[in-house]
Amino acid sequence: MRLILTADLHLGSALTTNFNTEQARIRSEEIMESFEKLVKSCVCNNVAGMILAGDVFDTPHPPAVLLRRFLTAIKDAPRVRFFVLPGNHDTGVFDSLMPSGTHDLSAFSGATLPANVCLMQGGKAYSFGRTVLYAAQTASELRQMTFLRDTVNILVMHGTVSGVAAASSAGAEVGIASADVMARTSGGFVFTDGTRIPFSEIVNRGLDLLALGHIHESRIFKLDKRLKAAYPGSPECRGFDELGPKGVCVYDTDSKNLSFIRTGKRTCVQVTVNVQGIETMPDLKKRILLAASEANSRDLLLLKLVGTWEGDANRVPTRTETESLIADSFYAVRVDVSGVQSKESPFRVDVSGVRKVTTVHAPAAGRKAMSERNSGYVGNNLSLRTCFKDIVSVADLSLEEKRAVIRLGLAALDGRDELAALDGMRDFEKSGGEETDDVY
Ligand SMILES: [Mn+2]
Repeated sequence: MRLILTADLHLGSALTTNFNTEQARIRSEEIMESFEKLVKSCVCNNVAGMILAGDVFDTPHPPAVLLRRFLTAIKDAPRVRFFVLPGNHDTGVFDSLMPSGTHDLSAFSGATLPANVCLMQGGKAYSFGRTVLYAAQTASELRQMTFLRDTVNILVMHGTVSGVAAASSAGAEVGIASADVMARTSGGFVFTDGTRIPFSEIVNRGLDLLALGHIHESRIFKLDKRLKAAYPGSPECRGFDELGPKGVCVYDTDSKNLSFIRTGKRTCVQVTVNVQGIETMPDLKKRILLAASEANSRDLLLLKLVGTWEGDANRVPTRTETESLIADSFYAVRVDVSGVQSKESPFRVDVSGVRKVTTVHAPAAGRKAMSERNSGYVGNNLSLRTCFKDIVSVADLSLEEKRAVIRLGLAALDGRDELAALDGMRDFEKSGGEETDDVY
């Protein structure tokens, strides 16, 4: 059977740190809709259950309308089982729906916990066919657990991992495909109550899967021959601090296959643009749009401008100016201009003698563009992605065509089918039974 892993929806959060009021309202609605759509596709795709590993709601007392929509979506999928572990944000939300709840149920129009919801408690185990789901909320609960060898054992926890951050960030850059394999002796898990347990006490105990919540970025890693771990992350991007692909994980308890599927409607794309050689705002806009080809009008753009502004020193682009310059091209924009210096700056560093040598075989036009770009500054990232963008940037195409070519090309470099990625739900249907173990 197949299970969906999700966490950290934070339904009901204000989102106003990153968005204006209107953007926040739309994004809130989209996050709620995204969950409803996910539940519907569980029904359509015959998914047996969904694990929600904490922080479904942002506060212990979420708006009644959101709680009602959440419960309605679940009630309308009676054949799907929902395993819900409270996180540090939503402790108590579901307790109030239990018959013995201490909260006033009238606020939720007499809502009760639907029969297909299993509210998980730390230290307890729940069997589901040949699979057993365990919940741990403290290190001592986990230490006291024993796992049967011949069942599929899934442990649901909410907290952070230590010792995997450095390895994971590389994986995050290219999506989930290059997720890391952990050295089993390093690192550990930190529960949100502060108690911690080293991985050495988690591995080789017969566990098959850690279904984790609390970290908003998607991560998949392997802890021993049998044990995989997954942070599905927030299924939808909630701001400029949430970069990378957004979605949910699918776990097949028969094949033990664990995969990530994109469901997020919007992605936050981070781009650094060097302003060297640019003197006007229209030219700046062109360079930004080319560099940000991966992002489309639905996405969030986190832009950092660097380098020396060669135009009028009194007209060095400001943050607000740059943000409004490209505001129409993306859902939301945040620009950092602190890395831009004007030509007259007394702190200007002369790097004319520095030239990065490249042996990349690119067409002449691309090489020329690269050499122009690299001649003036240090530390340029000469990745295949950069070279590709450079070559396309000098091609005889319109700006829109260039952006489309770059988007498709970069998706191909990532091994993604961009056309399919446009609709995460289609990926979802394709994900069944496909063996992707070799990517870990
Ligand atoms: Mn949390």
